[in-house]
Amino acid sequence: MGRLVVVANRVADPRKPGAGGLAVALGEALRASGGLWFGWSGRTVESCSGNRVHQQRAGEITLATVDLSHADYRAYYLGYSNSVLWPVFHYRLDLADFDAGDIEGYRRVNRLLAHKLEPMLRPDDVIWVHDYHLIPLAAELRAMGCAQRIGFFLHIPLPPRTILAAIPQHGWLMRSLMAYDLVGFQGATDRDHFADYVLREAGGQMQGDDRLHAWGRTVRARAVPIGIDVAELESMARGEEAREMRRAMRENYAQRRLLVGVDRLDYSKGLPQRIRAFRRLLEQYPENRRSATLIQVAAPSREDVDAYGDIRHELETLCGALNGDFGELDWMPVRYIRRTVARKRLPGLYAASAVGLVTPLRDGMNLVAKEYVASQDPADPGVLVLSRFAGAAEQLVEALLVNPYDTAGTADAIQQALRMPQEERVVRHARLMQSIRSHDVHWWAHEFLHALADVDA
Ligand code: GDG
Repeated sequence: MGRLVVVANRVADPRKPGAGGLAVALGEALRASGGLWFGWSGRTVESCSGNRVHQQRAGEITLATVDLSHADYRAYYLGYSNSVLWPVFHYRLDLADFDAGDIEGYRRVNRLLAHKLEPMLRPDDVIWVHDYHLIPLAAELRAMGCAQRIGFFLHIPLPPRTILAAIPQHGWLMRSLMAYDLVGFQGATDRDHFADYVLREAGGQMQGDDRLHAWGRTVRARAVPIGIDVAELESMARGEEAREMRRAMRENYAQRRLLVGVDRLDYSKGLPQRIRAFRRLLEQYPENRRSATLIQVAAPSREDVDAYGDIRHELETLCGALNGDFGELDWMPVRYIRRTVARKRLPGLYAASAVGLVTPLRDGMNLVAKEYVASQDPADPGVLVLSRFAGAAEQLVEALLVNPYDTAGTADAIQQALRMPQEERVVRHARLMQSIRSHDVHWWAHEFLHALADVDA
């Protein structure tokens, strides 16, 4: 296989501490071929005449980035990517702002990135494009004559065609995906939605197991669920910061049962519904009062998009009311922390918690679910309560699966988790770990690249 070129909205140096499992796995694949990682620098400038490509070496890898103008950032990132594609792909037509979504800006930035990337490409490169910001990138590269193998991985869900069809440019968008050789999804549900769109909306055909033909092109569509770096997590869990965190939490909450949630502050994560379910737990099962304590970490995210301000406000109101109505001088039901917690401390927080609450309304995968399980002591593990609408639910069937819209049902599942006998916790945890270990982030990168290498065969 030739050199690997990764294209993503953001570029990370895989050697930096806290780069995260995804960067580490991609870094590993890139290193093996002396690869190139290309994308936006994360910087905006007044105007970017020339849009120079900044290049930097990170060991054997080259990191190449471009800055965006303020106007491009607004139209491409805040507008079309995060005010149209993100809500619609998470089934939230009510939150989509089709007027703010500037399709022209989205196209312009994808074209710009393609034009900057093309001169750096070699004929035998293999190109792997990531996520919803860059759907039309391959079509732009093909228009410039690029014949390399190009794969695309969608990190977020793909909704049913009837929802997709609300996007005024849905035909163009889906047709753009046909310019790839391989399109990877988080789960079978997303892949099936894509196939259904191609067959029924575009009048295409299925050829064999995973080949879809439409608009004169054939693409392979596969479910390749992303995983975590289990080895990295285990080593973080053994580290000083995590052990200290776990010790401090156990000490401070010695008389309590801890529940934990760790999410970006995003409306897809079902945070208000989670607080309502926790409130219902305290109403319905009063033995948990003065005991059950929910630590909810909500890392700030996309604060320039209006819908994110609204969710923050709603969450603060709900947490305040819950603490006001149920709190005692020596016990607060919920600790809401709108801040990022250092990555190295997270395994300690997970390990100190009897229950992990991962209840998104819709999620491509959700890596927190896997991180929570992998941080537990196998001899006395906590219980994962997981939304059936997270991609992770296709794999993590031994978790307690819930419908996050069902407040009473979720409260019942939390109660079941809090009361689950050790024997059952150990068995469920072992089965979950088996699945998380065998489908870790290295498996994911290898599986995708192997399928992409196979395309010509
Ligand atoms: C997208 C898809 C898909 C969270 N809070 C803190 C923190 N985190 C870390 C977690 C985890 C990561 O961020 C979040 O990953 P998720 O998978 O939960 O969600 P998204 O950010 O929405 O990611 C998702 C993913 O892409 C990968 O394909 O699974 O479905 O939406 O690793 O630990 N990290 C630190 N402090 C925090 O406060 N350090």
